Amino acid sequence: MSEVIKARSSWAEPYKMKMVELLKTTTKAHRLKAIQKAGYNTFLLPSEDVYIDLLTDSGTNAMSDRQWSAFMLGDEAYAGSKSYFRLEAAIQKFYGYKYIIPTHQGRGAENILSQVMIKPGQIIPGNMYFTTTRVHQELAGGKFYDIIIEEAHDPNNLHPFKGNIDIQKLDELVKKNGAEKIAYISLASNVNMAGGQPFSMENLKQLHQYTRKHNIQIIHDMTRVAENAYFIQQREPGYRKKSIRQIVKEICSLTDGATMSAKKDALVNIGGFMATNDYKVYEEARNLVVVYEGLHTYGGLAGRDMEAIAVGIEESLDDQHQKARIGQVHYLGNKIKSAGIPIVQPIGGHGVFIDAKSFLPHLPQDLFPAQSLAAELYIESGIRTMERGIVSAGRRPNGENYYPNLELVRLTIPRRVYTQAHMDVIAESVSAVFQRRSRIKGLKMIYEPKYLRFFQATFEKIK
Ligand code: P71
Repeated sequence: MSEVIKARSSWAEPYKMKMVELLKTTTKAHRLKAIQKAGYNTFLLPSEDVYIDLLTDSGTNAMSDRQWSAFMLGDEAYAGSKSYFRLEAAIQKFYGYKYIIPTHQGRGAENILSQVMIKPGQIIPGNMYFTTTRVHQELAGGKFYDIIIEEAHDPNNLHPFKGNIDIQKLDELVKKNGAEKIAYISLASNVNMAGGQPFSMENLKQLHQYTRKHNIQIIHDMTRVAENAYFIQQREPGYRKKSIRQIVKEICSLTDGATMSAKKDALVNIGGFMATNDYKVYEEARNLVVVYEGLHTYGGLAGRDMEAIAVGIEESLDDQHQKARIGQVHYLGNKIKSAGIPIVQPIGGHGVFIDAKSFLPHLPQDLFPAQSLAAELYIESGIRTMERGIVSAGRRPNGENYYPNLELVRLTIPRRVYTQAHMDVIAESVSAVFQRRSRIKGLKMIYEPKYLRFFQATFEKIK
């Protein structure tokens, strides 16, 4: 870093723009019709009708010129592609896992890993559920147990590491069921459903120690590991002088395997992988991947995709990149918070999560406050967000609704895509809806699909 940059307190994106995509604005009348047609589900809106798209940070990132040129080097051989070996080398170098299997995206890796590592009737304790992760655990005959610290369920609690595992809760599960009943620990970095909240290295070290004693593997959902590493660098004693690269490597070294959606941290539009240090797990997974994804040297990806992931992994570990990425999210979060709007605190890594229960205190959870708020934000200004509450939580295997404590609307920020001025417009739009919040009446679900209902469910406005 140059001396000039070091001395300044202001900071800027460590890149400039070489190509842009034009945005389209729409009228309120158009949006009212569009959201009604979409059954008040932002997943069902055509992107053409969206102005600023904060649905997800998944696959929506801007690739660098280095990634685009790597595309041209993609080796599209069916077997033994050079691009596979480049991806393998990047994962071994930056993350340190021994064996890797590419997959088309994160859930492809979750499917294979769950089938290989879970025996029917086994338990998978983890730091808060993720939708696709849990569904694959359940389809493999397992049962997920949430063992995240209690603070994570409270949007106002300021704990700096709300992604931490409660080792006491884990110990109780192990004592009650026996360690053999635990398939593995499902440990996510920068926990998505908690609001993009990190675990601390201290907590991971304790978990590591505990699992060595009981012979239990830790499987790391490393989808946002670099963002977690940034928080460790900023908040944890002893890590201020360590680089994100070093911290990420240390996190991975304390776990036994991983699943990854490369569509987030790794700055690509599609791709993922599974990794393990256990040859037996690798051998079985390598066999299973040919059933679901493709040969184990491409796993559903084009050679060019594997090239772009390899470059994206390296770019994601740059300290300046993370400072600007998370800095942008925090800029937006602080603006929304200072307008008096309730959000999950501390502000997380990949988005700002509005607490819909406090935003719409007059709506019971059965009237879908977060789903309603996401629809209203779209109507207000064409901004598309995502419900992360009772609709996302779905039903237990016995059919009962889960009633999650957190009823959130996620304003997810794609990486390297929007500017600070866009953040200002977003904050202003959220404030406009906040002014008229008492007139929002809630929704009724009229269609509910069996799996991951939030993607395709439709709703009607309550009159
Ligand atoms: C996100 C997504 C994409 C998504 C998935 C499900 C519902 C809505 C949106 C995907 C993740 C993730 C974590 C921690 C695994 C996956 C699956 N997140 N773990 O946040 O966040 O990866 O999408 O590549 O299959 O919008 P995949």
